[in-house]
Amino acid sequence: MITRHPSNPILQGKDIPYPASLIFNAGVAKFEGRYVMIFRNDACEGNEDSWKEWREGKRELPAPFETNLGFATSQDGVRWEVAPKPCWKVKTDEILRVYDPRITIIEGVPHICFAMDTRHGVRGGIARTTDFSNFEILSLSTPDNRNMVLFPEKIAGRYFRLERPFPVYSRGRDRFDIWSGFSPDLRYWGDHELVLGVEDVPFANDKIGPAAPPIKTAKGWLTTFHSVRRDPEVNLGGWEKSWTKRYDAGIMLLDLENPTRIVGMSKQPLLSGEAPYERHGFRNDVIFPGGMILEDSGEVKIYYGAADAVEALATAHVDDLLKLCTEPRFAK
Ligand code: BMA
Repeated sequence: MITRHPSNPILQGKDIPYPASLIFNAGVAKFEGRYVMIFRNDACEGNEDSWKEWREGKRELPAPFETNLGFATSQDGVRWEVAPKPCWKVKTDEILRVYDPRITIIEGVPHICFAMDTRHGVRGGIARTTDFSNFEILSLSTPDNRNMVLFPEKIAGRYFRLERPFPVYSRGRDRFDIWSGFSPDLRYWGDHELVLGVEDVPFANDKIGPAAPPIKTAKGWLTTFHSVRRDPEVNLGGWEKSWTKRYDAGIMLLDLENPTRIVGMSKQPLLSGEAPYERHGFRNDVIFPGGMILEDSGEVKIYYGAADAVEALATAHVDDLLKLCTEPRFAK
């Protein structure tokens, strides 16, 4: 049903013409006759040798020293040409980094959702760009919020997004859910509603979050989400030795006219760590989709970060994905 592309990983550190180590959690869209990608690069000190020494206990973990966003284009969505330098890098006394981009083309203009770590919490932001090198920030949430995902068109006259605030005290440890918001202008957001609670995802026991911007089908908005299972007893390792969480991708269908309403979802994960590049990386067993493209043929390309280390691609037919979304949730 879903096929991992034989060229996986489709982008990794060695493909990047500047210091780069971990390439993952990219946003991807079709724009002006080609595919465009903004990818996250966590550049680490050291190289394979230092990681080998770390595994042998001879040195400390080579920590990421810089996160930046890179830009790549492609004619086929599989082979990528990477711009010669990062397209967006923000570091000030207050802002620590910008990461996990998603791209939505709205009214012909690329809009980028991103997470921003600051000294006073994590903020979710929206920016627009015309050239993929200058980014005009339109809105930034209060902390803590991230994983914002914009819909490509207005719903009943207003812009719409999914988002993932992280309530710390009121829900207990890491019980984070998917919420929505409306805006008249992409700057001011309100009318927030709960869309999916983590307790309604049978394969999550920790937290969930929106993943790639949705695609429009006759049956509804088809969209992925990430879901987290944690077993503190099971150390999954990777380069981060104490890692105990698995990230899977789930899939759901939202009502066309009221996307706060779930029409159906799958009881099973759409993708779980299986391939070696998903099982082993910086954080093992992580699937983190950020791009989803519906081709005229009905093929859906799903782009995802794998193991916080590389970018991968899986494909499926849209009808098969729709058939998975059978479990009703929150019929409003
Ligand atoms: C999330 C984010 C993602 C990352 C994932 C798995 O909380 O930080 O950027 O891919 O964890 O480590």
